[in-house]
Amino acid sequence: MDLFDDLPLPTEDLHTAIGPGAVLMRGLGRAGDVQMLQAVESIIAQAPLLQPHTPGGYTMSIQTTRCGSVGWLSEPGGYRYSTINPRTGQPWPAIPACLMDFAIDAATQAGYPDFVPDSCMINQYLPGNKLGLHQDRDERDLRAPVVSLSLGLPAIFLFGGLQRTGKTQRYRLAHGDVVVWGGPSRLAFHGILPLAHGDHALVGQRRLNVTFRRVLPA
Ligand code: MD3
Ligand code: FE
Repeated sequence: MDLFDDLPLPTEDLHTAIGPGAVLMRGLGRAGDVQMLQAVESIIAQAPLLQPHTPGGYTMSIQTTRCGSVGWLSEPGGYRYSTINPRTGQPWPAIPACLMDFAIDAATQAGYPDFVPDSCMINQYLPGNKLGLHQDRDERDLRAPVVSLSLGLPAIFLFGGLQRTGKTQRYRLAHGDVVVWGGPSRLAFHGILPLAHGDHALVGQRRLNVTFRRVLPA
């Protein structure tokens, strides 16, 4: 027994509750970043990045693709999940094992040990690209959390409440930062401010955000 027995473990030290059910784990993705970036690039090669058109007739500035058994689609008729990539007529690529393992470990560390994602969305931001305040509510299973991994240039993340007009908090999400959004935070409004210019040593002049979801009930 010594003086330091009561101090939290360093890893727990990096976990911050930023909202009810929402946990920020700074740098959790840094250890596997090279392999995970390679996996993301292989997905992009199989299912190219596209700028989504929203049902409202607007074109998003970010570029997206997906993998997993179901992928999110933004179409004139609305948002939906589909097992087929409409561009290729083929199923989406599977979620690579290193990303699957990472997402399950992050969810477990955040207090969601039963999370098994069936969909992974990759968002690429170039300098100036942004994502307006929105809710993620197209998944059928809203009890499951969303796990997000940031790679590359840092971004300012806006985290609001359950109403669009509420007050928002700002967090800087840097390379390797992970956030798990569950419980009441699952339906919180959120967005990303325009990305600042920069050059990340591993990822280059961009930010990649990788989100893992459970769309269909387990
Ligand atoms: C809170 N992505 O993919 S990451 C999204 O950086 C999305 O590309 C942003 O919003 C990005 O839908 C923000 C943080 C994030 C992701 C999903 C959430 C926060 C969330 C789902 C529910 C609540
Ligand atoms: Fe979102």
